Amino acid sequence: TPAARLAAIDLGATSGRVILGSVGPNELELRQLARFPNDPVPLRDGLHWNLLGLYRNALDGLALAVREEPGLASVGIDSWAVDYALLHDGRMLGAPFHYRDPRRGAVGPPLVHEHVDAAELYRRNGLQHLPFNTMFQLACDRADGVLDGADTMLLIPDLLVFELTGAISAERTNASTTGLLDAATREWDEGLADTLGIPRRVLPPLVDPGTRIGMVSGAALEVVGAPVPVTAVGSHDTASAVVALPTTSDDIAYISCGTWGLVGVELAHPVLTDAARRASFTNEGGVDGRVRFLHNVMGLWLLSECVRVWGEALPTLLEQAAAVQASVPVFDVDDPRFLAPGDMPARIADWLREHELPVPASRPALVRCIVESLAQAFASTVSVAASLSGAAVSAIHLVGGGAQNALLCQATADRSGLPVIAGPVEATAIGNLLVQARAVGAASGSLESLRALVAATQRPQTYTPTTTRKPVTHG
Ligand code: LFR
Repeated sequence: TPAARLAAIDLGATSGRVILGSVGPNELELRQLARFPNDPVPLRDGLHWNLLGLYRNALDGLALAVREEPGLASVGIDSWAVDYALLHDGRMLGAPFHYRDPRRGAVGPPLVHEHVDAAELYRRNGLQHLPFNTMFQLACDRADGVLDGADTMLLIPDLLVFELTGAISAERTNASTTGLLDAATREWDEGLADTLGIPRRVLPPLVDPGTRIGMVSGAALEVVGAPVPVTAVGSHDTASAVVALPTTSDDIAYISCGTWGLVGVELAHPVLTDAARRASFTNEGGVDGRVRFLHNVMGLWLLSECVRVWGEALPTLLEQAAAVQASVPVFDVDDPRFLAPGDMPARIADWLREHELPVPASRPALVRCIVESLAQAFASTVSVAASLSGAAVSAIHLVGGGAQNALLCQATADRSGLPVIAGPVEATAIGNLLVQARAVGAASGSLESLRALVAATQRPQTYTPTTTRKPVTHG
């Protein structure tokens, strides 16, 4: 089997990229062709994504890929989950909202809970309560009177697929984050949609990762330059990241660490117990029907918001934070007050004062406090994932941008007592490419054999737990 040339469009909450991959039975090579910022836009009605800008950059990146590889075998798209556009007759009805919009996060959940309580929702969809899950946002749209005019709802990657190909679809891993997919059957829960007044017509036909959806056509073809086949991948970025764990063993936990830290284990069946619900564990759909049993930890967002407010560079601050000798307090990174954009240093200081803990006096000490608090949340979430699911865990794979943060990786190893295997940084793009490679026949087999290819070609770094860690105050 010769290697296939493939393109991955991977949109993260802070930046998007287009990556050219070469994947064969013993080959996995990546080259970044384009990287562009993803800055949300505050409008009068709330916080939005700059979807048109992202799409334009994705198109240009794909055009570059075609110029480099005229025989490009396929392209796949992934992004963050839950957010969407409403359409009427193929026309987007306004710019998609950002899941960090505080108003919708406050308004949506009570609208849904009027009809269905949290326990019943969990039994049906298996999702942890996140105030921005699609179903809550759709409840806002309904209350605002804008759902009536829509004939389709497309999640972000499906929206880009539609603009590229004209095909209307809902990729199943990402659809699992809407709250409207049945956790057991992985089909739309139309009864739930009816109960919530969400018209069935807006829920597109579901497709599985690996499905050929269509070809680049129409206005997109003029920019891209070739009718490239578009393949469904694990279009929820976290689903793609979990495909690319560099391992052949199954007694591992993972942390997909970017803006969020998605911490959990892979399972064959959902865990829909009350204990799992109360611990805020989610059962999201993975590639090949696997279950991503995980919890959303607040993630690098805390650091990036501090850096934004301070106007400083993260690498320097992290170096200084590593040198901090004094003990730092640990706070609950998952407190909902940290969700919306804003003055994160002040919010953290408030949290610490409320809990009668000392507020770090310098920026490096506060950065250290955030890193230690994230590591503590990662470690305890791994242990809760194991006990709720019964999964054995002997190592933690940390993939995504956070794998570059040595201080965080070491602290996670120290606080969990488990080795942390860090990398690949571009796990999401790799998972996206691997599912395409399998679809075009350039790779074969189960997820395990795809992961074996990652293990054989990538060089993760292992952090071993040390016992010399400085004592810390627990919050
Ligand atoms: C990570 C992620 C998480 C999801 C959050 C919001 O990028 O996709 O998995 O909970 O973003 O969509």
